[in-house]
Amino acid sequence: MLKEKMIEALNKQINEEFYSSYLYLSMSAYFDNIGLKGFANWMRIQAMEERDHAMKLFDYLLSQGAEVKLMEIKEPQHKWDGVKDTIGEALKHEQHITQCINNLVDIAEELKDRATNNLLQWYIDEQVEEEENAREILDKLELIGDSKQALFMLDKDLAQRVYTPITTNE
Ligand code: OFO
Repeated sequence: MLKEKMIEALNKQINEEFYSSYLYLSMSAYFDNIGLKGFANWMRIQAMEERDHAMKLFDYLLSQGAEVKLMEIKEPQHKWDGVKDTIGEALKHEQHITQCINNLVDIAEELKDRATNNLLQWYIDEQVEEEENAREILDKLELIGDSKQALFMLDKDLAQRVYTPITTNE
């Protein structure tokens, strides 16, 4: 049975994940509006993955007979200062989420909650990937500099990303 402190913290994380989804959907719309359909596609899929991250926690709470408390999702930013700024903000956001997951692990350890700790290991691995993905795009943007042609090529590349749903018991 989950302890109240853990339930509360996991509910907060559900909200963080839904906010991540909202933020990336907003970034997707921004990219679409400035003509970068590939970046828009990449961010839209990112938003879908964030929803999956939220649902994995949602399903875990329900499987433990715990109460799910959905909270208000704060309004994300709508505009950024170009491509590099947007991806830089996405990376910063992922670093914040990594910190949130680390804090959750601390709580699970404090409560000797092995089942939750086990679930959170999936998120730890996922965060390594999430930060790496954003950093990789940012590095490419650094290399590209002011080349419109190279940006167009990267946009084409990001258009290839496809959504793969996670299974909730993965
Ligand atoms: Fe859910 O990993 Fe990004 O925020």
